[in-house]
Amino acid sequence: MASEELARKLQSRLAVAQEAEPRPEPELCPVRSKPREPEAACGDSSSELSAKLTRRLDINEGNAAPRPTRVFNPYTEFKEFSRKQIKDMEAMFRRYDTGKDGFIDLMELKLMMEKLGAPQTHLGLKNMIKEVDEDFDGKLSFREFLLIFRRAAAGELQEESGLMALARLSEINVSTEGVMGAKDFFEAKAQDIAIQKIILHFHFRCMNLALSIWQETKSQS
Ligand SMILES: [Ca+2]
Repeated sequence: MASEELARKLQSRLAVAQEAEPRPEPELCPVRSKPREPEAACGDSSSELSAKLTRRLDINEGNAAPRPTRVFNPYTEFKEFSRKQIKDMEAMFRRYDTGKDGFIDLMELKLMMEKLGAPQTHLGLKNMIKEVDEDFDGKLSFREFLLIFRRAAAGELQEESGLMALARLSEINVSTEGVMGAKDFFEAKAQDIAIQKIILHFHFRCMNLALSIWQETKSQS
């Protein structure tokens, strides 16, 4: 297997690197007052190499996890939305990210709200960003933009808030296209139970009526 061969090669490289590496001797280190950091003080590049190789080897052998590359995947992170909804949100995000830097800043948000027909004050815009600005950079990433729709769908936004206006006027229907916030879910459930009660009641009345008709005809015959 290729990974085994790679691991073997790395192992031999590591062995060579460790052999070539002189054992750090404290008396050779110029910084005697700091015996705890002999390698760093001496700038030992071969031990640095061996550390890197060891780590690579550990990763190959499954003993260490590679450093996480933080790639945002909207489809796995926002499972409550359909692919179409996320595509629509992405299209909207791109449309208003006029600077094409992958962020919607305050000016771009200002323009977006004007185009949607719900212009906001400067303070209003700042508050809108603040509500979902998880990394505190004062602008909206695509992830933060999706949070607006998540919170809208979950019924967590104030009815008259700027973010709610954005979600409502975006023409992205997050409440009927397969998404149900917790609030909607329980409301629907309660409605369902009420309808079932009515049907049961009606059913019972029909049975009673049928029974009384049957009894009547029986007594007449
Ligand atoms: Ca941000």
